[in-house]
Amino acid sequence: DDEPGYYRGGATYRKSLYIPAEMSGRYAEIYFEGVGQEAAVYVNGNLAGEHLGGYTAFRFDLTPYIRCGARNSFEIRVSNRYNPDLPPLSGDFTFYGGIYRDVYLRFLAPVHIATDDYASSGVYIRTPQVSGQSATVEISTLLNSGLDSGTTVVVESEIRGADGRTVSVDKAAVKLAAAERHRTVLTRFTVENPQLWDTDSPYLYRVYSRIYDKKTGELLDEVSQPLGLRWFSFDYEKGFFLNGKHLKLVGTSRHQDFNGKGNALRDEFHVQDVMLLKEMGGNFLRVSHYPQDQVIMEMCDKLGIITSVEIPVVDKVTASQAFMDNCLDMAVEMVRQNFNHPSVVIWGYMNEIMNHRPFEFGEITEFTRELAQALDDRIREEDPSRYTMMACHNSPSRYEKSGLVGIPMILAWNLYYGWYGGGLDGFQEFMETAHEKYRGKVLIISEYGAGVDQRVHSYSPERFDFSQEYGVVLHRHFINEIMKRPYVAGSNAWNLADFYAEHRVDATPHVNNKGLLGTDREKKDDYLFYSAKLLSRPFLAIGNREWKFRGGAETSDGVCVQTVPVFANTPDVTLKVNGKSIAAKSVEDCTAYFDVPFVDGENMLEASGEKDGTMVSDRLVVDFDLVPQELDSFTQINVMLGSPRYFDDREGGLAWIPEQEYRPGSWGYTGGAPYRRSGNLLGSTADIYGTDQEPVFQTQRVGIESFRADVPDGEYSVYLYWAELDNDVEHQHSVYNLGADETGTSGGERVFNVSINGTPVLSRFDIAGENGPATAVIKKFTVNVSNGEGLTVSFGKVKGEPVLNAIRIYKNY
Ligand code: GCB
Ligand code: CA
Repeated sequence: DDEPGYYRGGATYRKSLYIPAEMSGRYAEIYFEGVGQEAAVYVNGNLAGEHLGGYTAFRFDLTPYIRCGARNSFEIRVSNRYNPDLPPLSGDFTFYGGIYRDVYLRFLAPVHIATDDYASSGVYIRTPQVSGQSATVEISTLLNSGLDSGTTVVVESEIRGADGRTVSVDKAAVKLAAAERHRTVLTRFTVENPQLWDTDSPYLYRVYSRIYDKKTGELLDEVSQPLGLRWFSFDYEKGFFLNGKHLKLVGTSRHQDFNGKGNALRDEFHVQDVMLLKEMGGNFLRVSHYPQDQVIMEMCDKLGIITSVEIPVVDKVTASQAFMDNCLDMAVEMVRQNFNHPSVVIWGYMNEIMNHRPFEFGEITEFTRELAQALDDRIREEDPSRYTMMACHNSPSRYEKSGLVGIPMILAWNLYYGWYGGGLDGFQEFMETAHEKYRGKVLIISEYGAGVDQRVHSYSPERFDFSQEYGVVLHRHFINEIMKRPYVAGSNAWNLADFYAEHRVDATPHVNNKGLLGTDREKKDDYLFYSAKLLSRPFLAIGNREWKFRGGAETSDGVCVQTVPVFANTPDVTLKVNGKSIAAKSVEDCTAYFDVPFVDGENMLEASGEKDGTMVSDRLVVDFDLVPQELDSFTQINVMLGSPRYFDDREGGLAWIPEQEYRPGSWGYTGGAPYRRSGNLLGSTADIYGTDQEPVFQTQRVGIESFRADVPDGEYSVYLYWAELDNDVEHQHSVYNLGADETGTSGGERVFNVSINGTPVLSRFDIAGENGPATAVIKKFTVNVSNGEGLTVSFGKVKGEPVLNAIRIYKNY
């Protein structure tokens, strides 16, 4: 919605459940995969437990509170309030609340595999030595007994191959004392000639841990966990090695949300995301900025995606013991809950932590350093087999001065050259300097990206225009520079998909649109570009795929020539338009650009290429609305002022095209200049109230004198589109649009008259005064054009400069 902010507070879930009498004598617990952000569980009025943190699993023992053979009342009190002691405190994503992952009520035998070790599986698998010849596998199984006397059980550990056949199995009798907790049973196996887990063939063994009653032989509990046999290392100069072979880690980051659903996703949504990353040729996922659903991790194990998982310590800390303790707990939960996934090679614990605060180096910085050290120590102690990582923003001196750079094993950087500021080439310089300066530290580019609104296109792309085309310019530059440098061990484009970030404005308010996919997983050109870049199997796709309603001004006799990209890894591409071959082009850097002569109406594009003897092809039908230069026949024209952008109004089926200057017999503006905000950026990034077609309203022509169209006689609807872009500071403020905030007028400072064909239609019009700042307003006028006079909309200045954001002219009859 257009309202800034979102609910941050408490809510209560209630449920009444009949629990059968047979459950009597069992150990009962409730297990949550994740609840945003605080939770307290009451059963039959008793507090069973409380948990802090929205992104890790937890469970509570319900045995003392449950009534078997009766109805039981469950009350889960949750809250996503701001809690200064609980990360994340700040960040560019929406901190949803509530029970958004699966919940289980579980009944176990009194003697069972421990579930209460930070809600882990109770089984920890280590592979201290792996080679092509043999692998050592150590399985620790934690046992709990809820019996009030001693007992003896048999503990079995089994490794099975992917085909389900037993590879190794071992049993041992274990004596447990009354109510003994966390008794560790360690089993060691050697697997000869192991099948290795790698990104191309992610072979998975499975480990089964079972407990049997010694006397009766009854199976009391069983837990199964994935086992991947692989070894890896990072080298400061040479990058990442998996099973002794160099592997450039390339992929994306990911948030856990989806169009219209917030964080409450079914498993399929998570599954689909990992499949989309794999399908694009990615082999690396930064699970950020917090641990995610187990299904994500399982998919990465299955598909061969290397992962880095992190806790949500983002932007800010509170210098309190409680904050420190919560961070440490989260870190331990993260490590223990995800311990057995072969895909995980990195644990992260801070993101841009020197970002938002007063930048003096004082107490807070000191606390941040202590926290980083404590987290790094704790994680390494928990899991010496993996690497630790910190993701920093582009202010290296802050991380140096605060003593942070020395702490993690991997120093990762979120770099937005060519987006928030600085030219694209600053990126190479940064990498070279970082490599020199932080000798011995492994370097990863943990973020880079550009905002893209799928509906926006431009044939003269520029920074912050949100066009599909600028997205490709930026990603092409970054990935090529990353690929050239072996010392860059890996990179994650920000982000796999667009995600909700409530405070954001931009072209799609409340959404961070730096995804390679949309919130609905629509493939942007960026995604197609990466597919061509990263895949080794033959790939070809016509770009601008979802741009189905296009338009453009006639460039020569009955056609409008526009550039169409084809993303491919074939040596060349042939393109046919409406059955006629228009060109064969060699592919440069995974792209062939074609000048396509679009005709009015339907256009069929067919592209094909061949790689290693395999043909690949793609087709696209485009509905084109050709706007003739001489307007002797006319249906409609939709023009955005002050911008070279095109906008695809998918809901209304309208093709918006850029302005042109008026020429007699044709159409266009006279006078004025495009609105550019501070930093000479195109248009505004304000959230325009009352519309979700922001790009139509975010640009304008300032000082416009008239808009003319020499249309034939008839009756027309003329729609004038406005939004005041010179806004009050408060409305515009966004910490992420660094340097791009706007200041200026509200009402009364811009006043003008509008007339159509000499008839006044608006007198002393004050856009902001009448509608509020940054609010969409469309005024519709019906006009009869006769005597070949055409249409002229004139603007008369009263105060300030007249403006026009967009105009639509439609012939009624
Ligand atoms: C960052 C943050 C990430 C933001 C991103 C952006 O550096 O780590 O959370 O979403 O920039 O798009 O600005
Ligand atoms: Ca809006």
